[in-house]
Amino acid sequence: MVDYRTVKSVAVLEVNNPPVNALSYNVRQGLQDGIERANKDKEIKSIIIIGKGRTYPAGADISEFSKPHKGPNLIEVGLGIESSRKPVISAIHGTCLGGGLEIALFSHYRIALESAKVGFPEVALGLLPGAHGTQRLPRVAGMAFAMEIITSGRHVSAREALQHGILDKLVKGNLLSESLDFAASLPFSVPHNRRLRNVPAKGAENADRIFEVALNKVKQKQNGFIAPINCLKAVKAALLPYEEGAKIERELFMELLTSGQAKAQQYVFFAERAATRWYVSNEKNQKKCSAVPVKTTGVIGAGTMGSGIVVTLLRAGLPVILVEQDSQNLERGVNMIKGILQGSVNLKRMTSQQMNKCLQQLTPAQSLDSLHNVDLVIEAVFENLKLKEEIFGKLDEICKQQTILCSNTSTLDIDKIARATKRPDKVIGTHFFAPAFVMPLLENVYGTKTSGETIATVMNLGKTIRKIPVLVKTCHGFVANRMLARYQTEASFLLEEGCLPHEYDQVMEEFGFPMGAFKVGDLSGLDIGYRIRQELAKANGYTVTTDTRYIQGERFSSLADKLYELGRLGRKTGKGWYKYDRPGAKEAFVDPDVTDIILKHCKDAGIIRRKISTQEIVERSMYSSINEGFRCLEDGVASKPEDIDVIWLHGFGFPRYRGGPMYYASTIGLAEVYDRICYYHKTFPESSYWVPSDLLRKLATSGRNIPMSDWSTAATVNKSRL
Ligand code: 3H9
Repeated sequence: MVDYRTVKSVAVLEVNNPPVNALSYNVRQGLQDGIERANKDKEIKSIIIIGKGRTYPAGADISEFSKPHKGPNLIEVGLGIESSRKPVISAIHGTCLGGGLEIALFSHYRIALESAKVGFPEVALGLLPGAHGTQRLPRVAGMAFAMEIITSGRHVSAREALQHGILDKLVKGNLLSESLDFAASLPFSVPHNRRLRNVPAKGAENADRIFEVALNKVKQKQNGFIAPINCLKAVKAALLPYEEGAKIERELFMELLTSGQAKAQQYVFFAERAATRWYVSNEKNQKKCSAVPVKTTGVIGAGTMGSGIVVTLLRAGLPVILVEQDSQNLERGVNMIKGILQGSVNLKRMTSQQMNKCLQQLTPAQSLDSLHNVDLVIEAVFENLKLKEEIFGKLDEICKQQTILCSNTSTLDIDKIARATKRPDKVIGTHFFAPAFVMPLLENVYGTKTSGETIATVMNLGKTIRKIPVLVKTCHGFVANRMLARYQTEASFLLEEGCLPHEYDQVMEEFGFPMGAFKVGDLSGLDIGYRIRQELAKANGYTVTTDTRYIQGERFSSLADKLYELGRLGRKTGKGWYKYDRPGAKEAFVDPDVTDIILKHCKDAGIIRRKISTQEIVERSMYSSINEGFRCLEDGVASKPEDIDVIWLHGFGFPRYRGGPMYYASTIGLAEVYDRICYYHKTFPESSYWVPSDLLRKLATSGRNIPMSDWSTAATVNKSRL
């Protein structure tokens, strides 16, 4: 774990714990032993700590947080490094993060490759840099910078770190030989001020003001998270004598470590990585499934979604042919793309040069024929099966044999779309979330005949275009919209029973969603849901009007359609569930007209309104979705609960500190969730989605606390698909 060797009079401690050299028990022990050994060896004049492979240690071993503690802790190791009589140099490359940066700050000198990055990402794990990172960073980089870095968790480039005093020297070429030269230039003893505990924090004079500004910022940007607030308090404690500050840091760290938020955020860390490991039951096949290269792409449809997808592909350096039959729509789409890219330039997220490079890669076209030679096509036209079948039929004729054909459908069955082609193995769903150039989720949807190679290619594409790809099986609505439908339906019933839109939204925003369902509805536009409902009615041979109260025996609320018919389409028309100062404005105001519409709707339908508790709002919104999530696991549409959680986190802004709906259910306890679902099923028999999922029942009544990792195997699903 830590290799000890000597090069002339220098002891080199090389951390060897792939893939990221996390500071696991053996590494901590190895570092402690190495420092002691070097200090005892008369021939040794200085010590270098370096990482083998791709990086300097990228932090504590996160998987150890939930296990009993073993060996020296990071603080003990760090204090051993600091008190070494012989100078210790941290030689940094790759990503020196968290506990890794703390070890570097305990060292007396820090030298790094120009390509290295440093940072304290603990906040994303619901923690703070708990091995004196909050005490040491302000001593080199000042209070303001320390607060910004520790609360944002951002990775800082080596150059910026050098400017802020975190690093002493940047080098090119061979890090070890540069470090050995550096070591040779040092005095034999350690100067007083190279032990950071002896140095006062910088920026003490403005500390109160800096703290207030930073606190307001985190309350706005990271509302609901407790870690950023504890991070700030800990950094402020760096103004105290070192031991006192470190004691406060410890207390604040322990408070976080034992909090539900840290556990949830650490679960998310591993869930995000697990989600990219897509599931194919037949191991032999999985090994053969390698991605084919995607060098050229096409997008069909220059609407909001299509344009957003084009931006995402262009930003990843992929050339795109954008096809839109109507010349005016094509022009509008191209202008939208230019506008989005210009917005990125204005926000300094890209340079004008990069924008121009992107635009050079865009080829607008009006005919599908122009796609004959591309590697992959994404269709993003209006959600209509017939239209999509027609397009896929034509693409099958036009495109070269190897072209992968993707649909951005958000609900339609991929198998039906694939049947319109003679290459169903190359047809797959790539469901982007609006706005496609912002939302990180990519829900990839395989059909019965989609090949492993096609799956591997779009999963790979997801990473290339910097999305979080999650693989699910086809069905109506897939995982995301299938679950969301329950959430939205319950929201509309809660309006009928007693809530007003702003009351509902407030509860769900306090739960942690960035916006409640009605604000989201106004943002996406009430016409979207209206059209989906009408299409569904057409496809299933029934009609929906504003008087409809039941569809095929299921309770239905026509309130949203009433608003649609009054031209209240949401933000874009300046009125929807809320009113706005003008069309397109963001700030939502409660609209008494909407209250009147709701009250009249209830009166006409003979519904007696009642006061609805916060608990009922949260339970009905979340438990109806969770029940559907268990059904998705049951029928194999989702292969593991982590996938469902990642979909909600990155598609719908589910609060990270609650882990995702399935993890949230596990924290409540499945027996409790199941009981409440049974209760709602009894109370609302006309909503069949409250029938408890068999899998949930099985898990909840097993009498054991079955870990999430075993939920999928408990669903006896036929998984031998590919
Ligand atoms: C800390 O340091 C606390 C201290 O302040 C105080 C303590 C008292 N531990 O992300 P990748 C695994 S908190 C365990 O795909 P990349 C990861 O699960 C820690 N495992 O690679 C994955 O495994 P698998 C502060 C870890 O190149 C594999 O390594 N540090 C850890 O895209 C590859 O990871 C952090 O929060 C870990 N610390 O990105 C840094 N890190 O292959 C967390 C990674 O089985 N790590 N793994 O799925 C990262 O941000 C990224 O991994 C990194 C590389 C940027 C380093």
